[in-house]
Amino acid sequence: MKFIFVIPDMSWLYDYKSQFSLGILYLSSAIKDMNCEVEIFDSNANDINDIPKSDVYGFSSVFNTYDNCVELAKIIKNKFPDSNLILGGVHSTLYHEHIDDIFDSIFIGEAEDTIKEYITDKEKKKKYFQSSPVNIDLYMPDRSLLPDDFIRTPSIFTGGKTYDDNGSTSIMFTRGCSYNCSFCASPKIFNRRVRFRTVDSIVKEIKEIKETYNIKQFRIQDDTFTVKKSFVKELHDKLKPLNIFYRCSTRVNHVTKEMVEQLYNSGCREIGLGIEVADNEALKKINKQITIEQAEEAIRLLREYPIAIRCFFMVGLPVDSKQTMDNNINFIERNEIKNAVFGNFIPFPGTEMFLNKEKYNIKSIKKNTCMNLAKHIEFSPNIIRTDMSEEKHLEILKPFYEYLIKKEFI
Ligand code: B12
Ligand code: SF4
Repeated sequence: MKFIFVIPDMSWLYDYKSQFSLGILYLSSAIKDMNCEVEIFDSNANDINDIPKSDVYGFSSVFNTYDNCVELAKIIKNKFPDSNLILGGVHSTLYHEHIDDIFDSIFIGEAEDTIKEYITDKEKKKKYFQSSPVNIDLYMPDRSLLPDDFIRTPSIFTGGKTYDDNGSTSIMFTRGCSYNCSFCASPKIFNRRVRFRTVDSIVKEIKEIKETYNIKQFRIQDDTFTVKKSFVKELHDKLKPLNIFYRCSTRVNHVTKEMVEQLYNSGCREIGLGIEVADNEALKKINKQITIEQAEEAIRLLREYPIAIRCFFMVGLPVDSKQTMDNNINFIERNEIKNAVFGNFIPFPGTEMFLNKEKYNIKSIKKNTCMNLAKHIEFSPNIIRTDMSEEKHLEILKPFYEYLIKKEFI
């Protein structure tokens, strides 16, 4: 049986090749275990009408790519009506009741095990494949599926900084997050459980990547692997001899002096911190479970080492006010933040904010949403609030947006 994973339009991403879906690579390993063939077809670089024949076409969806997956699926169905079309990924996991009928089967959750069930099912008539969490130590991503320029990114560190000339690649140590931020899809995908790979299997994967590709720089894609101190300690002990460099993310409330030292000594050179909004009341309302004081302490501790800090913020939230915007500016100035990413908030289907819109003062979500903030894009929040008009919300955001442009953050 032959599978082709179709990569939808990602032209809106800064460099779509550089962070290819590890999910598809994990699935490819599982499919090859069943002696099936796997290929990828990149619709960004090839005309979809030239796609070769396959038994199964697989699509991996997030909210932002779903519509294009449907469009591409329709073209393929027209060309090869006897082939099977399957959809998996975050969007099909969180929104499976609303998926277009063009897909013959829909996968909910992690699919390494259910794809095997799908392969052995001769009829291929089953609509939904719902998985339980898989044993993440049983699988390794199949990087051989990809051409070199998809595996190897020139740099993953801010400003194009590199610590080694052979590029970098993505890897994952854990799956899931134990927190419950109301804007985030992760708690709904993984039921707030974090599963840790054994450090030995992580070391094995890193050694294989070093041997096969000579890559020593890694982007750790985990939501927050720093939630468990003993894991960070064991990672430190076993990664240190490998002389690698990596970037990762953490929650600010997990940053301790000891942890920063361990991260640095095991190769961490950049860390992402989810600040979201620099206002304690607003943080409470979105259930982030951090305080601004914790954020400032984390930044202070990290600055004791040459670890670059990248702060993540969201604007266009239903908790935005003139005060939160002023507090954002004060926080950035006070802490001399030079490296930050700002996202325009979208309540993704399945998240707490999407499911309980009224509770979060969300009247509706606009049709054409846009997550990216940039000076050439006319800024507009993605939601209409119950407690203020769109004009008023925009009025609150405008000065902050202008500040971001002035300071060249966007
Ligand atoms: C790493 C990451 C990225 C990386 C790599 C993205 C990628 N293509 O994998 C980068 C930085 C590029 C990225 C970009 C974006 N991301 Co992102 N990202 C993540 C993160 C942290 C981990 C994803 C991951 O690797 N998971 C591990 C693998 C094993 O799981 P998986 O990919 O879900 O795949 C499994 C199953 O879903 C299923 N499956 C997946 N695909 C398919 C296909 C078929 C056919 C089948 C049968 C099964 C199947 O089986 C896989 C194996 O178990 C998640 C949060 C999270 N923890 O999931 C957010 C997340 C997926 N990202 C999100 C978003 C919004 C984006 C962006 C839109 C942001 C932006 N504005 O640019 C883009 C979209 C890019 C894209 N087309 O995917 C949201 C999606 C929300 C939603 N409801 O859609 C998430 C959930 C973050 C969040 N907490 O809300 N992201
Ligand atoms: S935003 Fe981060 S900490 Fe909050 S639930 Fe999502 S992954 Fe976890």
